[in-house]
Amino acid sequence: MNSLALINEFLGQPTNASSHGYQIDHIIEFCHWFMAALFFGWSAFFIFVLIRFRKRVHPAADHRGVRSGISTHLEFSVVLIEAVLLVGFAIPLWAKRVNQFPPGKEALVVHVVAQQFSFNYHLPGPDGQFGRRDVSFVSNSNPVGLDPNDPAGKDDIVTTGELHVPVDRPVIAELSSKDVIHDYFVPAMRIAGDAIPGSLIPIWFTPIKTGTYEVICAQLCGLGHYGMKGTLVVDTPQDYQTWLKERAELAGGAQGAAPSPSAGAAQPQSKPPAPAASASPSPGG
Ligand SMILES: [Cu+2]
Repeated sequence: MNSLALINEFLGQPTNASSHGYQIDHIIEFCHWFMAALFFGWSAFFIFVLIRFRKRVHPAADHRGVRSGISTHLEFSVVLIEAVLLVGFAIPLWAKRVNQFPPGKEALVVHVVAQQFSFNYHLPGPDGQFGRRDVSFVSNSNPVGLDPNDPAGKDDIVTTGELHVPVDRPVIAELSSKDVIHDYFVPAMRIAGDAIPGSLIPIWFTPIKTGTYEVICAQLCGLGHYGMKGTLVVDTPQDYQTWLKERAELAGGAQGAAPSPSAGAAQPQSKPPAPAASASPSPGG
């Protein structure tokens, strides 16, 4: 992004595709340069001390030690730079992330329900209303536990593995989990959040580049953790509408086959009935 972004490129950081990502990159980049300076500075100081105070020149120990104030000044500068990093950059950036959510109407709100070992997505459908969810309805064909008796949920869209979002529109993802702690991490969006059973944790980002991006689980969540990957596709608004229509048609077809809660015979893992994915009123409606 600029001449400073050498270390990020060297470390193979994926290109940023979100509106706030450059701020994160900037902090990462600055921290790396700062740590490099500290590393070379302290290494040089260590070598200097080894030579300067070698035994041949100083056979007896000097109990008063160094009298120059230079090390105090150095230490103070390091503390000052670290304080500026924390108070001036990191805390304001974090506060903005967690306090200044985009208004619900403007943003696309999606429920992300994690499980061993995939991410399920729940979208409100054309009526803009999320259907009720309850853990008692969870089955293989109803991964998020959508209540078949709730009219608001009739047009809801549920997908697994792949989510499409339109470009240049804020996305609020509300994270929860059905079993253990997962972490919804989209490196290209510079965003991550834990998905915790029993909690609803919102994160948000605004994609600014169309494309296909990797989603990974960033918490060691079991034997299949390495394979817990997904895809986030950032579409043009037209492509997004096409995808929505496709999913709605698929959902319409699947809704007819009423999901039965006891259809868990082919369950690959014995999952404890988690209290997690039960419906909570979402701020975005
Ligand atoms: Cu996981």
